[in-house]
Amino acid sequence: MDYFLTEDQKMIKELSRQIADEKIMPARAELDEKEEFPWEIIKVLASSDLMGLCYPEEYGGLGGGTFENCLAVEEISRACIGVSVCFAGTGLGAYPILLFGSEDQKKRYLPDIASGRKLAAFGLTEANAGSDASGIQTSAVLDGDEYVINGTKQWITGGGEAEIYTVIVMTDKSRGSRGASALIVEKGTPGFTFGIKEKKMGIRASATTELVFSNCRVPRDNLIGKAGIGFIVSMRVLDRTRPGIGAQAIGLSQGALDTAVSYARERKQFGKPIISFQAVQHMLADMAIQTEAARALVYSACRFIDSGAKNISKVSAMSKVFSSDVAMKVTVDAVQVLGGYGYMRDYPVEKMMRDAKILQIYEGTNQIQRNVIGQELIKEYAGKKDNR
Ligand code: COS
Repeated sequence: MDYFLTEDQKMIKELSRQIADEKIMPARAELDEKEEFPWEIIKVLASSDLMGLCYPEEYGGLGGGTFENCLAVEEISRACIGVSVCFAGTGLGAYPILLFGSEDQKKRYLPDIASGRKLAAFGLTEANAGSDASGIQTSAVLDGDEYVINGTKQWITGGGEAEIYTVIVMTDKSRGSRGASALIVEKGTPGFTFGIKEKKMGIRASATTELVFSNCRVPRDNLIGKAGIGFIVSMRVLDRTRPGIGAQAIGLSQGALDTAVSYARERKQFGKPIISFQAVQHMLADMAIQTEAARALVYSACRFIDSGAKNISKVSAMSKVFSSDVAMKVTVDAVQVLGGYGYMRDYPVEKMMRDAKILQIYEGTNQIQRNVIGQELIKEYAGKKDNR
């Protein structure tokens, strides 16, 4: 399919693909096995300028948008979504500053993030506040010119490895979601430590930890935007980053399809390559249809967001939910095509199937995405003429 990419977009895709083929594919099994953060690969992505794709040139970025970033995420994910979440997670951490930060905060933090010298991470989730994001308990109390933070964030992507954290805290519990605020906390700030590194089913190259705040003091200047907008910051950021999960999903699906087709061409049973059997062809055909449909939706959502459209929640959620459901199905089917070999760690589809599951969970479960879409439909159809 030709998506009529610009020359720059084609270049981003090709460069990312080359790094994925040469650096990530040979390393992915070991990174997964050892649960090792892929610093060497991050350095290659940084020296190729890919870490700065979605930041304005004035802050050291390449001036691209959601689409350019997603093209890179897709290609990296074809090889390994454990690595691609390390790449994309820093964007999630940086977006609150990019969208809502002051000029001073942008100048202070974005050049280091865009160059890949420092990684960022986003801290929203807590033990008792996952889908119910406005139920967070971590508090920040103003004391003179400093906020004093107490509480624990859970399952934070990039935890321990990132230097810059954008953390959602409660500054006024009595106001519910309107009492949340977003603060920047740097690694090394006294009172800010990391909990245990989680042992995960998939995306094991990435680091997932707790962020523990115990009377951690940060300057009042680290407040992003103004007090009380932390929940809106989170929602707006997630609206822009969820297509990135879609991009991970289409890259992963493509990787699984590539492996399944190659295997089916080689593997002989009953004297013939198994790809000559219609039962196998139909599975591969469905995998290809679903992957292409997901790609078309993710690319359209990215272009819609980059057009400056305001009401992006619905398409963003659609691109995430559809592609991640596709990735789950396609990776399960890839294991099926490879049969017993697919179940073994010698082939990459076993890891792909384990990796796929998180796509239906993080950045908002697929049930939450359907809620978002449902709520948007209710708003859209309110007051419309009855067309039955
Ligand atoms: N953009 C701007 N504002 C938004 C918004 C969006 N996308 N979504 C909600 N808001 C606003 C609402 O308009 C409302 O504003 P008012 O207080 O002025 O009325 C406010 O935010 C609260 O919205 P709502 O009542 O819909 O919030 P809920 O507590 O019901 O939660 C969901 C809404 C479930 C959609 C939200 O909590 C969510 O996205 N949860 C999943 C979180 C997630 O993705 N976690 C993953 C971890 S982060 S990697």
